[in-house]
Amino acid sequence: MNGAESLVRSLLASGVDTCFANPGTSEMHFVAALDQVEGMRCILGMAETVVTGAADGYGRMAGKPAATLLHCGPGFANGLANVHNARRANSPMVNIVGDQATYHRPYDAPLTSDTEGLARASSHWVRTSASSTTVGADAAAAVQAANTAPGQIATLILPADTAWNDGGVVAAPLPVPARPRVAPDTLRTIAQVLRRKEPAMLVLYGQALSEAGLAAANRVAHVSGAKLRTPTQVSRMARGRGRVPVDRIPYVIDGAIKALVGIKHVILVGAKPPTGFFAYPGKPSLMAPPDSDTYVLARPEQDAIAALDALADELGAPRLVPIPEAGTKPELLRGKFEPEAFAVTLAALLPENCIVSEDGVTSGRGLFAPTFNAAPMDWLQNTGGAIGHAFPCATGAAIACPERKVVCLQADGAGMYSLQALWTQGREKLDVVNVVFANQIYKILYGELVSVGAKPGRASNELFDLARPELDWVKLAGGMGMEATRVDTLETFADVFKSACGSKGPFLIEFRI
Ligand SMILES: Cc1ncc(C[n+]2csc(CCOP(=O)(O)OP(=O)(O)O)c2C)c(N)n1
Repeated sequence: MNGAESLVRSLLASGVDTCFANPGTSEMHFVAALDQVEGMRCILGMAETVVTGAADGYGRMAGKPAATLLHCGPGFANGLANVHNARRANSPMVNIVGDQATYHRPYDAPLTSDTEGLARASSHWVRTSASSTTVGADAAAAVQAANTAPGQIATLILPADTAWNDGGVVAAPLPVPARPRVAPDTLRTIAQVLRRKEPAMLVLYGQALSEAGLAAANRVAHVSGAKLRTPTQVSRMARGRGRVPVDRIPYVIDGAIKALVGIKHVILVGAKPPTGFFAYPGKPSLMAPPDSDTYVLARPEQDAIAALDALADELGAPRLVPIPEAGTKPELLRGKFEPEAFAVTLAALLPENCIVSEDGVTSGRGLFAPTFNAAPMDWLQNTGGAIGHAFPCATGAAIACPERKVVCLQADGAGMYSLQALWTQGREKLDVVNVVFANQIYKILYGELVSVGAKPGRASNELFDLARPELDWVKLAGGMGMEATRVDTLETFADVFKSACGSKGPFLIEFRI
């Protein structure tokens, strides 16, 4: 058995059975091994950012890693933005990066690069296989690292000769450490703080945004009066009717600061201290008031659900507490696109148990509160701010959950970074309804320009305008084998969206704004 075959067999033994790929010459033995070994589903992405973004969406929904197959340092570099987003989401991911044969590296052939350096910039775990005999063990270690809470990026670099040489050994899966529990002292300290009934906020992320985590957080809020919030972007959140309605800390810095005004105690549950997306002249970096205190109930890798439930018990909360009412009533509104009205309309249309993959930028900002009363679903967002995430993420989520409808909400400028994902959706016949917010500008950047104290002028107009020439999403989708329709009112959107959700398979709606 050669190293490549031992790699495929070891990945399968460790539970990795899906591989998003864009291979090249140095990966040919891995590809040949995929031909020989049954059981690995291979999905081609026609850009590495599609490959890595799809692996992110898959990891978030499957709760286990997919493998990616990438070509040398430059292939990995092309996928880096969505590896970055996946790292921020704590997604499990195993990247297999082919590279020059060990003995060929000194000759500095064209595709030779600092692959390890590129990998280290964005991975929690990096290893270059030294020989075909260790490749299997390296694969098992990579999967173990990826599965270690809260979910990690593992990158295994495979010099071509370690793949083609004989002597491969299939490795057994390695044990994954359980999530560490929160220390009783921490629980007692935070319970004491909350008993004071001073203004407090729990900031929830990761596991705390699962249905069980939210229910436990709601118990704490019910008994203590603490507010609940998520960071500006969530990796995966159980939302809709029957789920505890928790709003995000707004993106716009003034709104974010306002959301925390008067808070005395910020309690982090799998989250980082709320921080501005960027620094702005004269504005603080941290969103909590300077006289507040910050506590860590659970670090991202700790068992946040158990910690929240134990904290609720410590505070004497009942097991079952009512879910607070919040948000607007979903209804089908009419007229032109306006973020709030779109959100209210979408809330009336989202299919039960769907997955929403959202990178809506300014068009997506107001989506949270109006969709509190939508059908129960999971919501995935771009956690790292590297735009062009929703199309690939939706693609991976649809592979992970073929029985669920995926709704992809993608801003047009951001969508142009990774629109090749539409081709993969078409080829794999994935059940995704893509909605493109076609406002034909980089709208957010006008706001950012003003926020840093500058004024729009000739150059900024030149750099933010996307209408010359116009992007035609119906043609772009059609050119990749996907049916598509253009709408420009909420009522036509509702008709087309309903019909797209009524049948299986990929579809694109261009919403002209
Ligand atoms: C990888 C990456 N490149 C560039 C940016 C900078 N950037 C942030 S938002 C944005 C434009 C977004 O425009 P669009 O997707 O059309 O959404 P809109 O602002 O119109 O709502 C750009 C270029 C980024 N965040 N990430």
